[in-house]
This record gives sequence, structure tokens and C-alpha cells, in this order.
Amino acid sequence: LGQRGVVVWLTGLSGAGKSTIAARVDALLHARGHHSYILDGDNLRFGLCRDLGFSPEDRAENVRRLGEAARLLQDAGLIVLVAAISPYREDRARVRERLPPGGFLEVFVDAPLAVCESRDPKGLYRRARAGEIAGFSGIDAPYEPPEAPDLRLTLVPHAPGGAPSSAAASLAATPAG
Ligand code: GGZ
Repeated sequence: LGQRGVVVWLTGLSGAGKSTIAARVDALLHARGHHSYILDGDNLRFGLCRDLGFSPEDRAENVRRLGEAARLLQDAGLIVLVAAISPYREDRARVRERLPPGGFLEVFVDAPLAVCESRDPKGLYRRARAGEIAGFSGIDAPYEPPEAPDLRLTLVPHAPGGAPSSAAASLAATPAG
């Protein structure tokens, strides 16, 4: 990692598992003596980003603020785990541009919409389908998947009688540094 920290940016649909993965990775890093920190879009919307909604402009601003906060923590040497839908490629690319080479790793938490919708932990997909939430990512608002993520995490389906689903990692590109 060099002297500085790194921003690990988890992008994917609501319910894909971004926050869960961030929490697991955070715990693993801590156990190994690394300094890491989670910036979760859903949580920061109660504070730093509480004035923002879900229009494309507000999402762009949300991603920009998360990126700037992550940049500060990265500069202080932390491993920053960001979990945010961050549906627009351009917004994610802008964050990458603000970080030093190798300082931004884009991780695509690639769970199919049908899987996210069947999980529906907060009932948001049901409400979006019912027309109670407008502009929901994957339903009536876009999600632009990364074209060349640094890492792609995909679901391994249940084996009959086997262990529950887990994530499988495929290293799409070897990060520099
Ligand atoms: C998408 C929404 C919406 C709409 C509320 N579209 O899965 P969650 O519930 O817990 O996390 C989602 C969160 C999205 O916040 P982000 O900061 O990650 O979004 S973005 O990066 O696009 O700015 C979801 C909930 O807020 N939520 N309304 N319309 N997700």
C-alpha cells in the first residue's frame, strides 16, 4: 500500500451486500492491525449528506462528498471502505481522479437485481414497485456497472443442502502499488 492509505470503493445496487462486505473486511483488517474506516452512504445521509436526496444531481454530490471525506482519511493513512450505490460511472471516475495513482480501488458488488429484490431487507424494492418511492436504483433509476472494476464480487448460488451463499472474488485487474 505504500505510505498512504487507499480507498476501497464498493459500488452496487441496494441490497447487494456492500455494507455487509465492508463490515467484514473492516473487522478482518482491524484483526490484522490495519487502520481502516467505513464510510457508508446510507449512514452519512443522516449527517454530512443529510440535505441530499436521490436525484442524479444529489447522488453526484453525495458521491463527491463521500469521495472527499475518503480522500482525507486516505491521506491520513487509513484504508477507507466506502459503501455507496454510486450509480453513475462519471461520478465514480471523478473520485478516482481526486486520488493518487493506485489510491482508488473500485469493487463491483455484482448481485443481480432479482437477488437484491428478493432480499429486500428494508422493503424498499417493494415500495419502489408499488410506486411509493420514485427513482429507485435498478427499478426506475439507472445503475451503471463498472466496465473495468479493480475487483468484482459475484454471488455463488446455494448448493443443494450445502452452505449458504457466499461471495466469490474475481480479480479483474491487479491494482498498482
Ligand atoms: C436507491 C435508495 C433510494 C433510492 C432510499 N434509490 O440499501 P439501503 O437503502 O440501505 O441503501 C440505499 C441508500 C442509498 O444511499 P447511497 O448514498 O448509497 O446512494 S447513492 O450512492 O446513489 O447516492 C437504500 C436507500 O438509501 N434508498 N431511496 N431512490 N436507494
